[in-house]
Amino acid sequence: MTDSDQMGTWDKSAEMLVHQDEPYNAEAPPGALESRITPVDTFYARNHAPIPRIDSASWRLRVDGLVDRPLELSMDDLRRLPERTVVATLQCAGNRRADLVEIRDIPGQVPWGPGAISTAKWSGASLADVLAEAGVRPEAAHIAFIGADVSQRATPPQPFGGSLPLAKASSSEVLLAWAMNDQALPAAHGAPLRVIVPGWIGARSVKWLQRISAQSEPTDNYYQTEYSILPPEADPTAAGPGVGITLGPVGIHCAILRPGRNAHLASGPTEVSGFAFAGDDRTVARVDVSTDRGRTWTRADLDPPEHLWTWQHWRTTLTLPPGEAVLVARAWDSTAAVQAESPATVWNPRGYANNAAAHLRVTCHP
Ligand SMILES: Nc1nc2c(c(=O)[nH]1)N[C@H]1C(S)=C(S)[C@@H](COP(=O)(O)O)O[C@H]1N2
Ligand SMILES: [Mo]
Repeated sequence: MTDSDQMGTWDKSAEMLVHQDEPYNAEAPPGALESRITPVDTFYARNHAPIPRIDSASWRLRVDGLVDRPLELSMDDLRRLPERTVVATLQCAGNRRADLVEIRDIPGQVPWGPGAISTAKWSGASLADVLAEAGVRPEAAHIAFIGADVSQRATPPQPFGGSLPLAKASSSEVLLAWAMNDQALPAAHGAPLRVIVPGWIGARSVKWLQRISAQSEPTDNYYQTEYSILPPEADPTAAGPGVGITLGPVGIHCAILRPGRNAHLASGPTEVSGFAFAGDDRTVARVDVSTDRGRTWTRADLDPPEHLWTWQHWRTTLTLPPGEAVLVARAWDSTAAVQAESPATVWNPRGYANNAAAHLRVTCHP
């Protein structure tokens, strides 16, 4: 990859729903959420700083901390490890914040709609293989990641980072990825190397990875505790570490894709479809859809969990009454957890992890 690629445009489709140009923050367009694998040019993008300039030839990954053999690995060193592939959905913890903002304002955060989620085929080395090469010492309980991009949101500014408990970090699905959908990982998505943590909030999948450290505690990086659920009355600018519930695995959620927002509908049989996503190693067990605000439910046809770490699409045909109606979809996961009924239940000061049931207001012409 050349320097100009690193510094170039974000190489995204004109259909992206752009919230911010610099740093670039954009949702996948609704059509892109309907396929199992999201094309690279419509995969959502979430950034806290400009793309760092990295020369992949001189770039090295440092592995240090509580390890027997600290390492400095080049891309060639990494490519000598067995290549693994995982199809995984990434979702930003801020996905669907816009529905929380309607309950109570959330200043200073991107008002994401439902498109801060996408699915790709990721290839690279298994993090567990790299950790085995370094020899993680028994005192280590967390694996911390540091990226090369420096965010001005922290005082003083610091690189983006995050950590995983050792058990998740050692699981075979966690990758250090250099390819996305069988192409070289694009600059916008973390080239030359990023972490992929299937089933966990996107923030833990650190891009432009520079350093991995084994430590006894979670990382004290700004973004580790930024991505937490604060109590409703906490001041998000003043809350110290430990006040919130640090986010890790994604909670069960779903979205309605069809009919689209503001679709013109005729009353009668209408195809309703969408996807649901159960985080971590759970799968989606059932999706129910209601046209009468949850008095009665119709069970949707649900795709089987083809890959453990991805969304599952669903569809059903409903008879819509003439006039105004609200479609509600709710998903259950394989542990029988179900979505909250309303965004008001899950509102939190930073607006993370809105996994309330999906609602869509429709008007049907007789
Ligand atoms: N280095 C770095 N890694 C990062 C981020 C970032 O800003 N810098 N954003 C995180 C967040 S919050 C999300 S949701 C995902 C988004 O990945 P994507 O841009 O490839 O879709 O990357 C994560 N990794
Ligand atoms: Mo995110």
